[in-house]
Amino acid sequence: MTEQSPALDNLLTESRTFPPSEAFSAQANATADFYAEADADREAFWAKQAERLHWDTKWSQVLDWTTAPVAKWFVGGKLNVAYNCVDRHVDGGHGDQVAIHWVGEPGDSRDITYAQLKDEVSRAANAFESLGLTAGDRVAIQMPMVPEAIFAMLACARIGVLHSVVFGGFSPTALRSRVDDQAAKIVITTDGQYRRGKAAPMKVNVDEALEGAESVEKVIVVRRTGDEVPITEGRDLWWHELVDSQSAEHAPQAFDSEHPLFILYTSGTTGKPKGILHTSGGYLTQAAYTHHNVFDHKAGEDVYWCTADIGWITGHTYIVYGPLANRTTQVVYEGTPNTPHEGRHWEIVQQHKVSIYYTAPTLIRTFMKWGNEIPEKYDLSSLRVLGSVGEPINPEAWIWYRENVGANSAPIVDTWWQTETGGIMISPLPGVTATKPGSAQKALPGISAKVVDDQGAEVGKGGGGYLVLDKPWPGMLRGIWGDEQRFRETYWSRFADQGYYFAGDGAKYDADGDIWLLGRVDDVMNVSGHRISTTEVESALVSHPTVAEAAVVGAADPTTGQGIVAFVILRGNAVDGGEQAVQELRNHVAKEIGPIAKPRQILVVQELPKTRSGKIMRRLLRDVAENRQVGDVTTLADSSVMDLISSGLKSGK
Ligand code: 6R9
Repeated sequence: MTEQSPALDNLLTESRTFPPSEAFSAQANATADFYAEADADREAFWAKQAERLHWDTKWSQVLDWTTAPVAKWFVGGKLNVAYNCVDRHVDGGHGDQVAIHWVGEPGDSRDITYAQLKDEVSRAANAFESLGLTAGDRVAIQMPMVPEAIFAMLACARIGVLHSVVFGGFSPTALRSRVDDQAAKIVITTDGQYRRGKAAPMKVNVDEALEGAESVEKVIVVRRTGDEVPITEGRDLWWHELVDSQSAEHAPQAFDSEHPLFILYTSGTTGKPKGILHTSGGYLTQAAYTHHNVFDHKAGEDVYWCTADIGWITGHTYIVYGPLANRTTQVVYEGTPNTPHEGRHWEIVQQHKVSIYYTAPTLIRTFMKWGNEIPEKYDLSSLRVLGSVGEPINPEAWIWYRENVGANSAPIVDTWWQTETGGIMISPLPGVTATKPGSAQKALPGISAKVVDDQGAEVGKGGGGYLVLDKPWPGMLRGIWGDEQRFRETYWSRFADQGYYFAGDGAKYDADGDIWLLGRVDDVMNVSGHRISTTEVESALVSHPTVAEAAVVGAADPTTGQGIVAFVILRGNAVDGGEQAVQELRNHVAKEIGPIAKPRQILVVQELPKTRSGKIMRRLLRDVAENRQVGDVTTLADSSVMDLISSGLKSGK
């Protein structure tokens, strides 16, 4: 990665910047001097951030890194995470403030105040204790986006039990491997879930997953769809029967700052999923600090909406822990963005006067595909901060987001982070940073990131390489559940000499020293010795007016090492996708980036294979591009997509 690629430089021809308005800056939570303050004394800076929480016992040391790479933050401190997210706000006189405006997919809704949240979480905590759960036990949760999922997570946190949320769309096999890996005692689920206007079963999948699962003592079932489900006597309990009769009084106990909070599995590119372990004090500090500053959140004024699912880290940190620690009023939406119509999100924004909206580039590109006229029909004037997470956002989608959702004024925060980092690491600060479409720009105050070459030496301005995190941070993972060796190998062996955390992402500094994320390093192609990012070619393709979405892979090529193969979805009203259109797209990429980036092949498809978190599964596309039998499709949101792509290609469509 040390060599300079002319192709990569072209990504940086996006040179527009959007400084914050004076009015926004004047009221912003973050100020420019945060950077200098954190640089002057990082630990003092983080200690100050930790003061936003309620500690039953104050820490004696901010950071103990002598046990690296397993950090200890706020050593000796004790707190209760659920108390901080719930009771504290009721005690502070805000019991009547709405914590959650819950919107069900079929149109039902529920507003839950902080006082009600406290009662619900306390009842659930009492119920869990009545089943014999004690601190350190594990509970697996596979549920759709219903309020009880959040109650369950917080109730676990309240009694020191680790939750492990498994995305609702995961297969029984995937659930089982996660339940077994952590030896979960209890599994919580629902009878069914609403998906695209229909009730789909959930409990039966859980039953299938748990057949013969030895660790599982009880299954708690929340009634959501009302569909009849089989009940295993002695094992299964209805949430409403178990929880509703409990007392709403529950005294929260203080746990050590390093007490484990949750395990969240992420799919590695190979091998079994990794159970990423997070702990309490440092994680909550970073969650609250970043949510406050990156989204400029004002308690009691803003209405916040993060569109993630609680099955992912974004749902953990930016629906549950960060926002609730900051006394947020937020929207939680159960369903898909086009049920029952493609304006559903904007209708919700209008109805609840959402002021902060946080979503993923893949959804933004989907909105683009659906057309500008959809958001135009709604009053989106309440929106004042927009966020993006999950993958690099291409400048076209960024600009579209700004113009069509943010009325050309709301700052966009492109937030880079990972399941492993626990919270946002690299992002503009609204009101401080002049934003650049496509760049996450700078490590947040208190966070340190570098772009380094193969040898671990930092590259200069304009240089590209690997993203590393060179200093410990409060929300960092404390390990992979049950596999310390894998933890060390995966993240700490690549730059062991320097002691850097290797994020697995390629990145580059522009001439101003701002960071541009270039996708996973395994997605960086090497064509005739030139390194070209899949992201860069995708960005070029979607900048063409006929293209709605694009995925690019490097396919083995006998002459050039790798050749670029692109899969594109055309816009609804665009040309038919014939030979001429394809040729034009190849030329367009050549024009945007340079002849070296011209795709060897462009295949027009109807759908792209995506994981349930919306990430394109390039591995599968590489199989198609290299004429191999398509590999494991079990983690796809819709496993029929690959059949559609393969048959479309065979029939020449
Ligand atoms: C929060 C989350 C982590 C990977 C990460 C990177 C990609 C996330 C990004 C981004 C560019 C951004 N990623 N945010 N790439 N710009 N703003 O998504 O966690 O599911 O663990 O994924 O996602 O490649 O390494 P996770």
